[in-house]
Amino acid sequence: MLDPQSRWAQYGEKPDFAGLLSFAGAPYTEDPAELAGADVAIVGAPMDDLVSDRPGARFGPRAIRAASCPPGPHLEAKIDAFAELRIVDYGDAAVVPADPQRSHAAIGQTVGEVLAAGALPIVLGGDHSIAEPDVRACAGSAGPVGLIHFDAHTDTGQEVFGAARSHGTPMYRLINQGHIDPARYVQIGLRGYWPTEKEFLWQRERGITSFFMHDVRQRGVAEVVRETISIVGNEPTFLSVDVDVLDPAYAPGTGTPEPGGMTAGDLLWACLTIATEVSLAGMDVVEVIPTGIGSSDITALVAERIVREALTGLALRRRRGASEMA
Ligand SMILES: [Mn+2]
Repeated sequence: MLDPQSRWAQYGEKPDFAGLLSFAGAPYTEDPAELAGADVAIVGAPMDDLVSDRPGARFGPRAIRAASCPPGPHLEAKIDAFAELRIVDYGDAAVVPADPQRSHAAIGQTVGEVLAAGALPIVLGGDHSIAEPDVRACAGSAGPVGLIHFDAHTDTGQEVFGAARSHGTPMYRLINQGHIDPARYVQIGLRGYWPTEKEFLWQRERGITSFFMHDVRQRGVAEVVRETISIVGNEPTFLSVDVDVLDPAYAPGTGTPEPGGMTAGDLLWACLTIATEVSLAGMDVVEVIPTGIGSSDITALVAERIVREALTGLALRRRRGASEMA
């Protein structure tokens, strides 16, 4: 295992801009044997072959890693996820440019290796089509998982421009394949002009819950998140965060931006709360198209903090579980 912090050990932390690029300077490995004992593994899924509009999300994983800040206590939650949990950067899945099928297979395999080691996968996209292999791997043989899905769009299209495999169709495909329990599937942040009533009818027939932006505005994010947590219950649930759920003011670098979205503060709080309260089966953060270099990129920066809030929530959940056992 490579420790990107080792040369800076006397200072306690590595400068963000220096050394091997790993998530938050976490130990880096591509060897499945070295995952033993890990609680969480970060996996990059750098592919964007299946977008309907702007490409560039293949650069997301690198930019999110570059936007990392060093480990340390979360000022408000008062806990350091990197001290509480063993977090490893497992590198990128071996995607193949212009071959989405092989890229999806590689993502599924890499996420499967994380799960086989007993660790929780957090996948950095990539376009949203990567949810198909990563949710499928997390559902695995255990049967369907719940899904909390932050997005401007439902991604339940049967096709987009006639293409069945697209960043607009993963949730439709996963439900049809039996990997998501529609009664435990909640969408948050919907707005704009896609999809059509046909897709919403299909969703309602399956009992999928949809919170639109007017719900977030009128009822408040705290109430929407509270209701979401009660719908998914205690069973394993996947958290999928498309950064286009954010208003483009907070995440301008994304494949299909839609004005009128959530604030970064609301989304970060929601991710922290969900990771604390829900039994997560896995997580992804997708559709990040970096527009700048390193930590100057707004979208990569907020995507990195989405993961950090979730890690802090997992650490709080671990500590709470330990105190309940005591
Ligand atoms: Mn999406």
